[in-house]
Amino acid sequence: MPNRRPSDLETPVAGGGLLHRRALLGGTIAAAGALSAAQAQDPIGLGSPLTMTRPGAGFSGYGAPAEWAQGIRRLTPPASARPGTGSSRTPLEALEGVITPSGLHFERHHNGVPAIDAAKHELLIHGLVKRPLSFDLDSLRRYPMVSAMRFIECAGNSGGLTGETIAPTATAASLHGLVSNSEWTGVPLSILLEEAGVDPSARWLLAEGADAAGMSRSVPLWKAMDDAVVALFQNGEPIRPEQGFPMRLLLPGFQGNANVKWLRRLKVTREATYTRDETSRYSLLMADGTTRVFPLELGVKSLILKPSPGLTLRGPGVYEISGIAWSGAGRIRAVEVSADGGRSWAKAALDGPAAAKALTRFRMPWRWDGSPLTLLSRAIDETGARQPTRTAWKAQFAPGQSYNYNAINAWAVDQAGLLRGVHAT
Ligand SMILES: Nc1nc2c(c(=O)[nH]1)N[C@H]1C(S)=C(S)[C@@H](COP(=O)(O)O)O[C@H]1N2
Ligand SMILES: [Mo]
Repeated sequence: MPNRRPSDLETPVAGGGLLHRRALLGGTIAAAGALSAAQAQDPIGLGSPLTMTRPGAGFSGYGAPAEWAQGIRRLTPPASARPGTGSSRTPLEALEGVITPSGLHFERHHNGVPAIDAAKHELLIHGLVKRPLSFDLDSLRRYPMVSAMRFIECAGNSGGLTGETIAPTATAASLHGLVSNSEWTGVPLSILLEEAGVDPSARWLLAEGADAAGMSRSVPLWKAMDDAVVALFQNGEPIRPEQGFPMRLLLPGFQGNANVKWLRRLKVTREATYTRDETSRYSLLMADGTTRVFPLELGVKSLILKPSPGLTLRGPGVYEISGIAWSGAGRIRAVEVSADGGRSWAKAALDGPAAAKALTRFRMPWRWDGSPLTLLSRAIDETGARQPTRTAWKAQFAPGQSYNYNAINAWAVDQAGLLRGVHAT
């Protein structure tokens, strides 16, 4: 490149070749092909692409991804005798930015997606209230709404990493694909509860779904009055059937399972109900033999997606490392990246503005010299909480406890540029 002064931006800021956050703005990648003079001067018609020589396709009532992108699919489970029980995963490493396209939002169903007739569906608020109320979809749509970017993450996400071995074929999606991020729009639950008139003795709610699993979770009243929403829209359109159409409970930052889909009833109660869904699962067995019940708020977490297994590096050179960070407690304050197995760290740039309890994209320029190394990321949220090492995370819990896993993740890069998941710390 002519007339380029080597600058401070190209001096590594940490081991393994991490570069200054602004290094890529200097044009150091050189992955683009050079332009020939003939290419630039060709008149339209002669060397122009075929698409310029005939009219394009017509309009469509609902758009679909480009054919080129149609391989970007949720990771669905193998066929089973109970086809609607289990989960599909978001192909995280195939996506950019932070919005999960609605058709790629992960799915977790305990007994399939119910076919709900929206014209007949009602949400009942009952229990310790002055006036039990029932809302159909039309009446709910008349209430004031709020929109916010929020992640939903299954409490079981990444839990496989508590085990000793990581499958050599594991990818970001297969290990961590039970997290997705949407703009959710709906009615603040506090408005509906105030209208029903909550009894001063009430402390909890029981949220019930209209699916065959009848999934039910207890929700602390403070959360219901804080930022909980009865969500009706996902990324601007009515919520998808898989995500709870016609309405779901959205509890920002809480374990995915408490975000009850196909929401049918909310019962205001004095105590938590201890339903099957919250006693058989989603509690934490601690190292000292006790059980932590209702560990609803998810911790701070991050994940490098580019590069990650399946996205092989094409030889030494400059790359952008990027990934996602999130916290159930609020905004991401900072993400640090290491390219030398955790010996040294450098601060990544964050795409902004970072929304609270939503995925945040981080980016870090990197010059890979072709030698094997280990990439790690660690996030800090606005409360000052830091992602723990795997060893520190595991020390809190009884063996086998794998819910709410948020430890630091690592990818090993080999000489051929292939990546795989490893336990680094
Ligand atoms: N009614 C109902 N709500 C539900 C579930 C369910 O099976 N039934 N699964 C829960 C679990 S375990 C998770 S992680 C989230 C997943 O939400 P998603 O499928 O929209 O990604 O929904 C929760 N809400
Ligand atoms: Mo879940």
